[in-house]
Amino acid sequence: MRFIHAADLHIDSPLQGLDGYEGAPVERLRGATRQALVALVDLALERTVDLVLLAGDVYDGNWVDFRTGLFFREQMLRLTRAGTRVFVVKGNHDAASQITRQLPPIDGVHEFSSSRSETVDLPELGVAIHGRSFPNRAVPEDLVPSYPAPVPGRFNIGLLHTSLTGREGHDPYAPTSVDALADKGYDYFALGHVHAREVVQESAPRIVFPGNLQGRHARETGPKGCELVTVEGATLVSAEFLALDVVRWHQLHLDASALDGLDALARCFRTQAAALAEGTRDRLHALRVLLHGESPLHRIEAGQPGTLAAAIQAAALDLDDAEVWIEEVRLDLRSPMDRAAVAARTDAVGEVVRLVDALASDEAQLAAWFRARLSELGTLPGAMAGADPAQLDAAAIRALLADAEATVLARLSDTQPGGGA
Ligand SMILES: [Mn+2]
Repeated sequence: MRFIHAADLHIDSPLQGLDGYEGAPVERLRGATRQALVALVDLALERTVDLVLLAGDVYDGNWVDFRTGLFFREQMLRLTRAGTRVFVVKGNHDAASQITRQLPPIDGVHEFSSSRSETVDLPELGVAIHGRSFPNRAVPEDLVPSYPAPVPGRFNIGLLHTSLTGREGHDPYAPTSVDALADKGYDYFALGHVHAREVVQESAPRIVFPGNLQGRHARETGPKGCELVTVEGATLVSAEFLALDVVRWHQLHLDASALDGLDALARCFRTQAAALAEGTRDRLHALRVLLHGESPLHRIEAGQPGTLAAAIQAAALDLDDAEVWIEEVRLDLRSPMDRAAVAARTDAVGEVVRLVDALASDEAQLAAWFRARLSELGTLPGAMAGADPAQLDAAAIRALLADAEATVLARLSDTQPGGGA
């Protein structure tokens, strides 16, 4: 007996703010949650699995129209027509109260009740599946005590949407503990809700969050997919993770301290981006690039803002054996400088560095000075536009000061040949 365990499909999850991205592959990003489900069904048919278990949040929320539900139905029919049975619990995003539009039930797809826990016994497969759907978005109580006792002689699977003992970035719904799950006497807990894959416990029982089927933004990074589990008799004999994502998100941290110019930046980026995409040419890779360190690149950016992001985008276009889209380039750079030597100079460059050092020497004074200047200026530059100046912390203010210094020094070296620091 073989089954697939997946969760958190979030079909048609809106990808907010995409229109703000120049050149974003909007259609591919918007269609990704659907295409990942198609890939899951393809896999289930290829491997002739007996069961597909979906542990909640099939939908991201109420359907905008019926197309979302019809798409899911179409994919489920591909499974049921091949004899694969599907078991679903609803999570917080697709709780009974959240979805107002309805389609008729599908023969061969069992949706667990939201009013009580149920067991579906499948003697022909030697499996019993226990589950309960979320009635509402918020489920504050532990559902596990209400789950039925295991069926003797079967491979017992609990299908459950839960935050377990709490996971960063996830609302605490249907909280429970590993001990509570272990005490239940089941063989496998097919969990959902947490979007990062986690094997909570290897065995007795095996407890797994498969993660979401498709990452939806730059904070949902790395391979996303499902668990493929093989059971013989009532014993689990193998369990593996299989990636099914069609767009893969990454955060690429580049140390700029050894990069002396744009060519070096492009080379470094190409090498690392190619390594990320290695072996997965059929996938779109969406990268958030974080460039940090003390580097001459800071001065280049100060002289012509946007240069570094454009250089990275150009290098991404040059990659011919991987499809890479740059979601965003974030900069955390400083200019290399012997500050003591430069501050000793009697020219304008020395004066700027002395002013910056004086301001930076006292955090409270810097914050006060910054707010006074900002009330004259009104808005913040670049990536910080839209931020509330009064809410900026000391580190953000220091970063702005360093950027301002680099901009002024870049302009001074433009107007005074040989006068650069
Ligand atoms: Mn959830």
